[in-house]
Amino acid sequence: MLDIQKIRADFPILSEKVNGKPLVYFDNGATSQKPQVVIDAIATYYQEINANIHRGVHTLSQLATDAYEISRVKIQHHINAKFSHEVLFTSGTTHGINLVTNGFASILKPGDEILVSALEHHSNIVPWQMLCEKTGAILKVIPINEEGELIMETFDALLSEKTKVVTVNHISNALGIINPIKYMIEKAHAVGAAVLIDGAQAVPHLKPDVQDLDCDFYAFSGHKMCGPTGTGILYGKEEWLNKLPPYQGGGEMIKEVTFEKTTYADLPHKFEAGTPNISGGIVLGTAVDYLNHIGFDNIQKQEEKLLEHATKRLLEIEGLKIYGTGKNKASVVSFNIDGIHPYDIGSIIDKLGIAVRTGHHCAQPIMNFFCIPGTIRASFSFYNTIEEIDTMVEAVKKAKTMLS
Ligand code: C6P
Repeated sequence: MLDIQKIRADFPILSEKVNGKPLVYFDNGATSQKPQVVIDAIATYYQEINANIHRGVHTLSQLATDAYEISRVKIQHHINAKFSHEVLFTSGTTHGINLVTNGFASILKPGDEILVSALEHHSNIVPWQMLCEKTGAILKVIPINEEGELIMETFDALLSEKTKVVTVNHISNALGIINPIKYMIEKAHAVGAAVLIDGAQAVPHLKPDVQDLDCDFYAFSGHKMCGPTGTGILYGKEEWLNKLPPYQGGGEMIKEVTFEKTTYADLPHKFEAGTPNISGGIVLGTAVDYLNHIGFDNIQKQEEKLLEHATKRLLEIEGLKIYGTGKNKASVVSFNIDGIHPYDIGSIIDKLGIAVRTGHHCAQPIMNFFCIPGTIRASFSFYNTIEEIDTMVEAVKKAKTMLS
């Protein structure tokens, strides 16, 4: 059992007051809070080893390079990638997905098909639409049912030899639904399609095993898993990363440059042009260590308790509807109250110190499916408590009374 109060003490912001009330932070889907070890590691980097990496013979540059590459290996082991050069540092999930879609521009032909799920964040829709515009490929959508689950029969039927890419999130940010990605990867591979998994909402809750999943790409953000903002990882299978052209040209991604011809560096450097977010990359490793120290089994147990309690308590409120009622769910509750705009509830409970996200959550097609403008989304982390959920439920009741 986790000692939640002890864990909470690791996060200085959790003892802050907001609008004069103790902070109840339920916007973990947008970004997680940071433990002191992560905050300290950022300062330590700048105080002790700040230098540019892969460039200098001097000691500081070597120390910074070593720390950066050690972090890459740490993340390789965390996601069980076969090689450390399959782990690319990015600025986040959005960057990782765009790197892949940019690469596929030289691979796809008119009439090729890309299957994207109806549960995607805009970051995993728009880059594929842009790719279709460039290449003449066709975007097809894997639909959802009323529970917010992807309809596998339709997915199976959409797959054909025309399908070149399948892309789906591991966990939906708007509804918390966990998708059957292993099944989908296997099916997609059976028709020869590549698979990109958007793991942005999965990595705070579980440890993905990219070899076991057998995905071709797995993109995620560091800031949702206790790491700094502006950090992320794109895992890509070696064969795919060798096949794709570089995303950006610049320093450190080359072997040799002449005006006649430039040759590119080996992986992972081919995809890491320019000075990266060095402290961010190093400290993402610190965040991964921190989460592993807590333990993903413990994280899941705590979050399951929170999800169960929140679902039960919220459903006590008359007129409240939860979106995303499928069986496999992460600790996210997306809801509305009959006749009340989600923004109004969010604004009132913010005055009571409670941070939730309201709106379409950058997933407008899901809102269109349910014919709603948006939802109130409470997304929980292992450092949240049952008492905080009760506080939120009372606040929502109060807001409902004020707005009815
Ligand atoms: N979702 C949310 O509140 P970036 O911004 O690149 O770190 O992550 C983009 C992204 C991609 N995919 C999914 C499934 C996501 O949830 C997100 C970010 C946040 O739900 C901010 S919009």
